[in-house]
Amino acid sequence: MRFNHLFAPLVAAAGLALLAAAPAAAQETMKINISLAQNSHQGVAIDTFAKEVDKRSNGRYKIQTFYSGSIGAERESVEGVQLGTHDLTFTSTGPVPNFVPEVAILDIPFLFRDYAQARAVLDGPIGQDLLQKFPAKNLIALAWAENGFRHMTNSKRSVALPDDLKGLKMRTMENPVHIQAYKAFGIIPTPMAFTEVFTALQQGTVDGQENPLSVITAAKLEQVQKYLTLTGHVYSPALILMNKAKWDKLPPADKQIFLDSAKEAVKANRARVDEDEKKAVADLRSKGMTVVETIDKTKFQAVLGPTYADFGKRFGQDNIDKIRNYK
Ligand code: EAX
Repeated sequence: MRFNHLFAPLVAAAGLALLAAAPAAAQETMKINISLAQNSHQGVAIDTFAKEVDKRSNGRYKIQTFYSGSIGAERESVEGVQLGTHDLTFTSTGPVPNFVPEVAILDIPFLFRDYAQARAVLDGPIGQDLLQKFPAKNLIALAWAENGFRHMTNSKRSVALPDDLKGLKMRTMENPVHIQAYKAFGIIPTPMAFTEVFTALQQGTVDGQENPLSVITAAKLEQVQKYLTLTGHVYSPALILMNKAKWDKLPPADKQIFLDSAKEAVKANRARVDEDEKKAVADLRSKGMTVVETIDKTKFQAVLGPTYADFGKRFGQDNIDKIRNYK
């Protein structure tokens, strides 16, 4: 007993000294960003991603989240991830064809029937094959996420028919397929980063824009837009992108943590889109927007005839039909 009494404090002190000297589990911090506010379908995605990575790695990786374009708009963020100045970003596919041209096929107007089909295509072989095009461009696409079906808004007039679009100065994403198609409608396209859109609409630099209901509500565009038409003219996917060098450095088990965390993020992202879609129209009407809910899409598609022929040549009509007819 005497012996223990003497030595116990020494052993305890030695143990504490060893603990203090042991290196804490190495912790790495990475950044991820979006161009929308945190309270959005994109904010919930990166918040979920950050929480899941922290939990699944027992805190070895910390994901710092940035919102509202605070560390860059979408196009410059994708470029940053490609160059390594950004670790990760959550982006709509808007600017992505400038980096991975094959993705542009997804931007063809009226390509997808509904959310279920779009999600099935992206999560199935067609979408997964497209993700394999990213590493060659120094980008790792961790998962397909969702921006949503895009609708037209403007401050000039109600839009029910294609002719109503003629002459409208519309902000577009920096996306060549969109710009070509919208010109066919007679729209005067002005491509710009989303972070500039609210001010451009407020100042009248452009008459309108087009975005999913989740974006319109998150960005409070009803404050600067009067008319909304549920054209659903394009389905806008999103992506969680990571710098390839940073990905390559991850041990296999940690790669799986990032992939699984991205999957959880997409579940939360899509669930929020479903939620937004249920209540956004009533919400926007209550805030003063005039909403045209139903249009004859065949009339809008008819105007795009020559453009569709061009897209068929460019992307392969069979590839387009594979997506369009995907069950
Ligand atoms: O990702 O640029 C756009 O219109 C996007 O839909 C927006 O940044 C949300």
